[in-house]
Amino acid sequence: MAAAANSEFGLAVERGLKADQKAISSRYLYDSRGSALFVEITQLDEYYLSRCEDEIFRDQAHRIVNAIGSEIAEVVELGCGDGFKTERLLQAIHGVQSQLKFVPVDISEDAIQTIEERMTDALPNIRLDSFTGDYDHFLQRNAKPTSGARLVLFLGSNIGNFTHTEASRFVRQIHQYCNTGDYLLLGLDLKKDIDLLHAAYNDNRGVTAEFNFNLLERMNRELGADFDRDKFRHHGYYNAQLGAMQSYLVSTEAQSVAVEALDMVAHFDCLEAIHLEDSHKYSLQDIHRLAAQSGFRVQELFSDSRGYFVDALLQKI
Ligand code: AVI
Repeated sequence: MAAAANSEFGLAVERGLKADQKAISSRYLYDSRGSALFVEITQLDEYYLSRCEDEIFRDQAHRIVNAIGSEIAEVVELGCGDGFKTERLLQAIHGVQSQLKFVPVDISEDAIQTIEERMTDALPNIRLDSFTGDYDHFLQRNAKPTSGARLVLFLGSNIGNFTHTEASRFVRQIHQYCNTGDYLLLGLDLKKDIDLLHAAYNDNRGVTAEFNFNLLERMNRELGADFDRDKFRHHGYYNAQLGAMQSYLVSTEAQSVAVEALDMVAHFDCLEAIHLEDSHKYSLQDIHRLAAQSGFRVQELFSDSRGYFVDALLQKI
């Protein structure tokens, strides 16, 4: 348990529970149970995001390929997910470009292994060059030269979990990694009816709540904390000024929680919250602003039939 106190997670929990406004970064929601719960979220009726992006790739992969042309030599995916959408797109690109390399990048060895197996089965002629590690490390390496253009994928509204400042810094980092003429395909969830947003993050089966409660269980398990989940409730609402769905766990009574590994006790007032996640929603204007701030131009926007979600094709200028 002493080692746990000095782990990245331990230090983040200590800092987060000692802050005036308690907060723990959403990156810590994804231990193995959290990752499995997130997969369940993506299958929920209310969580429209995944189905919208699946629809875009199912119906418009060829339009995307027409927009990028046949000179793509390498596809890099930051955070590879289950590979379902990527397989569709790679198949379409492979139809016009037989010499294709795919570079999946993920912090999870399991995720890399799963995608490698999937691509080896489905597209045996594509060369794989996986990278296990975080995005920063990957993007800071000197990119190997490519014989044609590169397409970087950052899908699934993952950019939404960054603040606007973090998002433009991250897209600028991708810009530095790219050569002029390379492309970025960015998945963004659009601003829409607040009831639809609320439903997506407050599903009837309580899977999203469970996803958040799992963080309390993770602190109990890994840091010897004594959180009683029955004394907290999940609270997800749209902050219109921030343009983001925000997720909190709110203490339903005044209480003290001991965290053995950190040798600390966290005090909660009644209705005091731990902030866990912001999921930013974008307008078309926000997308153009993000591209302009980061040195990309918007080549084309691909949207689902309901206009809920956009995959924005940006090109480095
Ligand atoms: C991973 N990310 C894009 C999800 C989102 O919508 O912000 C995480 C999530 N949190 C609750 N539901 C889904």
